[in-house]
Amino acid sequence: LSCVGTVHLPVDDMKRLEKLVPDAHVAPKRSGHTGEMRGLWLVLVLVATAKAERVFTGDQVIRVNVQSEEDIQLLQALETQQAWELDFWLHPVSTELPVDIRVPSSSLSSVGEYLNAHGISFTVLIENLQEVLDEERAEMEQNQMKERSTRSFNFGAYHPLETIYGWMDTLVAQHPNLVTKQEIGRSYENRPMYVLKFSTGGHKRPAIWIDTGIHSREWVSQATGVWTANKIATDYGTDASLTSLLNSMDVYMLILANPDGYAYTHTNNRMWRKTRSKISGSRCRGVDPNRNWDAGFGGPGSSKNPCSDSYHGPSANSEIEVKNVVNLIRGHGNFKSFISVHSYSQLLMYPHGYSCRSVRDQPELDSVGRAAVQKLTSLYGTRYKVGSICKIIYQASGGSIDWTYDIGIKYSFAFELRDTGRYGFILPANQIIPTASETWLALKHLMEYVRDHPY
Ligand code: BPX
Ligand code: ZN
Repeated sequence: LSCVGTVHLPVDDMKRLEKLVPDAHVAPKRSGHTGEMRGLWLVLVLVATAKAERVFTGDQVIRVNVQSEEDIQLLQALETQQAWELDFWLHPVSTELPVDIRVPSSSLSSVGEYLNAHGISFTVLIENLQEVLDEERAEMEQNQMKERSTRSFNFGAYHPLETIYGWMDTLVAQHPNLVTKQEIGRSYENRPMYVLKFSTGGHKRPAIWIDTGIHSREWVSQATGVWTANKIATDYGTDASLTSLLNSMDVYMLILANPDGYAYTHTNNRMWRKTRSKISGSRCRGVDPNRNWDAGFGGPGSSKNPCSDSYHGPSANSEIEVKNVVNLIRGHGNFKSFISVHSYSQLLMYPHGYSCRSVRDQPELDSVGRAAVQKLTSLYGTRYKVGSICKIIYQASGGSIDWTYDIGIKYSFAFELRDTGRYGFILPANQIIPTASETWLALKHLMEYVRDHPY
């Protein structure tokens, strides 16, 4: 239904075709074509290209059951091989963790044969990804109409960038004595990057940072950011603990940490994770903004291949979106906590990602993390794991919380929100408010702990 009125044209596929067949885009010369007809074709092609949105018809997300070290090696071989264009939602790292892969429809039989040949079993999590994406889009558009007619904002829905930016102004207008909006710079494609600052006064009070959406396709992260900002603003003055916190500390929230990527997930490719910067010498675009920080930059768990989803970029802080945050954090100089929110897997993590050796504050971070997760679980029973990035998911170099920890921000954490793979990045909108509500209990615990443990 949501396809009506939109010409879906897989741009990437078209580009590939052009590469293989240099003249693929040139209309075959045929006699009888008038200039007028050619003009019409040109218009149609232009319209189609302008609206080009990647489709995932028949793509499946499969969960591979990893039994042995050998299985992991076989899956890692799959991941480095590019021909089948697999998108690993969860990477092969240990026999304790599942491996989720989006398999393009054209590669389904090859992947099936490969896994069968090696005696590796798998289940299908998502039968037809495009069907789920169509539902998501239809629901979003329906909600948009409702919001327009009722002049309201639904926290239980996903929104495009412009709507979120508009909502920020509403929040500031509703809470002028608490909330301000600050532009920290522009994105690669010149979109403003806005931070919401919650402050009751003072100058550079000890501060807590929360960012969401550094990976654009992890939509429940940005949606949780929006809900959380509203929660902080509305509970100030009624929630005694939050009120005391905001009377001595500031909270900074960057809800769209990767604005270009977020816009791109709405218009061109729902599965886009990286920034949108151009890479010289490559036809692929974008850097993984969570591999671009100056902490173990370029090390294990990041890729030097610009076409990879974990490409670390040409140099540390090469991405303006990362640089803008680095400048703010450095310029401020009094952040005590830095919390970065991702999805999915239901984890609460602390440094490091670039190394598996325990950090000095490991015991403290682990016990605070466990207590926070206990609060989270108390609401709906959602189960979380706690640990260092390297030990709990995989080695990953150039991540934001490694950099903040290493410059002295002790309480550096990263969340992986719901779910554990049933829907993965396409978490249904009806889970936004439950996810945000349970996460709030953990966030509040972390923030209160930071307030009560000055250093
Ligand atoms: C999160 C924080 C610091 C280092 C690593 C992570 C895990 C995160 C990533 O690979 O950057 C996983 C994710 O949120 O991107 C989800 N994922 O695509 O696997
Ligand atoms: Zn992420």
